[in-house]
Amino acid sequence: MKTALITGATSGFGRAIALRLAALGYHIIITGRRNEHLQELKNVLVDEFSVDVHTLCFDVRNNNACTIAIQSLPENFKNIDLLVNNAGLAAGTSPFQESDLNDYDQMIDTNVKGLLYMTKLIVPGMIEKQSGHIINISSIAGIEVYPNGSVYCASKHAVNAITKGLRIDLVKYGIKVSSISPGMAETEFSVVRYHGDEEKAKAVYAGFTPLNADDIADTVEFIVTRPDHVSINDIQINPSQQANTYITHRN
Ligand code: NDP
Ligand code: 8X3
Repeated sequence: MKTALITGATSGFGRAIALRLAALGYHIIITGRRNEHLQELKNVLVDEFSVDVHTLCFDVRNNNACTIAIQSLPENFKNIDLLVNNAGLAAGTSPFQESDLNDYDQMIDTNVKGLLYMTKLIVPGMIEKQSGHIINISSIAGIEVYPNGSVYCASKHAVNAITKGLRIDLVKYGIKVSSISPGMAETEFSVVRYHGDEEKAKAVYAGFTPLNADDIADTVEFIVTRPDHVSINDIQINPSQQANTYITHRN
């Protein structure tokens, strides 16, 4: 039985990925800052799938908190086979010249540094057993750059560079490194990006059918169910009505 750690499992993609991996029989470690969401998900996972579940409530921006969390894992959860680096966000929608430095810090510290902290803590165990899989949740924003998105796009471009670099450095240890780059998906993402403005967040998805969290869980399932000799490096997935970050066909 394999063990997966999913960061940012309190909503959206992370929650759906945790549910899917539990359905596939993985033991699950879920992380996030909202403990009540973690406990609710833990109950669902245990009740529905009878897998072992451990929750870790901490902020990935804090390396010390990441370290303490991973060191606190009980013996039966220490052997992590799959790390899904999913925790992340966009903050703000202003052009660069009007945007807020605090938003930059939050995006870079979460999307880039948090991902690095978690990976650095988990890779040694994978090297020791000469196997493992890391899936980084990137974005179409890691491939394209769009107006008012310079820093979010930069953070996801960094995720893609880190993914490629990890793949090079870890290939000799039998560790696979994959990335998923979704286009627009309706989760809590836009509510967070618009600093809680639900109306503006809803308008992002008006007139077309966006991706949903299960679409990303489907993608993770595809990646982790390939045979040992196959590595899915990168998947870019969009809503059918979104051609790229500029062109979305709205009804
Ligand atoms: P959600 O806002 O629904 O989920 C984000 C998750 O990240 C939450 O569980 C949140 O948990 C966690 N998180 C955020 N900041 C921190 C932090 N500092 N420490 C720990 N956990 C944190 O959004 P999505 O599910 O849509 O986003 C998941 C990933 O997918 C992100 O990396 C995002 O950039 C990426 N993405 C999203 C797309 C979309 O259109 N929705 C498209 C492409 C990529 P908590 O608040 O409890 O800490
Ligand atoms: C989120 C997708 O298109 O809003 O990563 O940048 S998009």
